[in-house]
Amino acid sequence: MSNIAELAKLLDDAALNATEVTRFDREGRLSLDEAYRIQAESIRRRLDRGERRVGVKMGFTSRAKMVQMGLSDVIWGRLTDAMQIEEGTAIDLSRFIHARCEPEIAFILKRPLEGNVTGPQALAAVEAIAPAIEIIDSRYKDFKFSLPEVIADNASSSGFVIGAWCDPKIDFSNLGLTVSIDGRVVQVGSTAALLGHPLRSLVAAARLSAEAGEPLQAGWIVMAGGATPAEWIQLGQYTSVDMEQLGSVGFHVAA
Ligand code: OOG
Ligand code: MG
Repeated sequence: MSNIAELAKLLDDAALNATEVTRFDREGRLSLDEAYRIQAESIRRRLDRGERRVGVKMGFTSRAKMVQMGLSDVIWGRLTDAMQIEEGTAIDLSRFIHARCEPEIAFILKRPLEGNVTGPQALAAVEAIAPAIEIIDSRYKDFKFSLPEVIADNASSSGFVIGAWCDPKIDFSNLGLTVSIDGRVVQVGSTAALLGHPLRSLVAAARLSAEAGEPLQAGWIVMAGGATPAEWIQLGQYTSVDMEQLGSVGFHVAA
């Protein structure tokens, strides 16, 4: 497909300028392979501007997210340092098109992790885990897309906020969690929503990244995917996620 570079530029410009684009593959012609090539090219543009690759995000790893977005295949995207938002700080909503946020668990690796690994092998590569919030901001009008379209758009990735890093030796297979907006609980869930155990999301990340020729590196962050449906982000609000045993993480939206 000759327009891989053009579509990568379209989506990258949309992210850069916080402007929405119209869906370009309603006919379903784009293959998943082409979609990932568009994503890779859009990230190359970011790296050319000086951003640094810091990890991977997983998508549609919970039923809640699959149902909310009407798609059911696990997808992944690439994280750069420019997407990280310091915990507790205020974001400027004008940088986003129509942002949503969702509770996730983050892994940071102490060793590379590549290919078909078992859960225990994946765990052995984990330095620490943390409660986290992902900010997704689809570049498509009305936040509506097909599977190849969302893959091309780097799986809607826009920002991520990470709480305090914790010892990965605790059993994090089924930790209760809540999402609160201005102190009011709006979502309740569990880390078990992520493929039955969040570690399975890391196992999938190791396989998919290796298949793409970009294996997970020591020091990289892996965002395991939203455990509940995403919530819209509004001016002036404070969003926090509280996770059993892991503590809480939050961010403000400037008024
Ligand atoms: C696509 C990204 C999915 C997740 O955690 O499942 C995702 C979207 O919902 O816009 O980030
Ligand atoms: Mg997510």
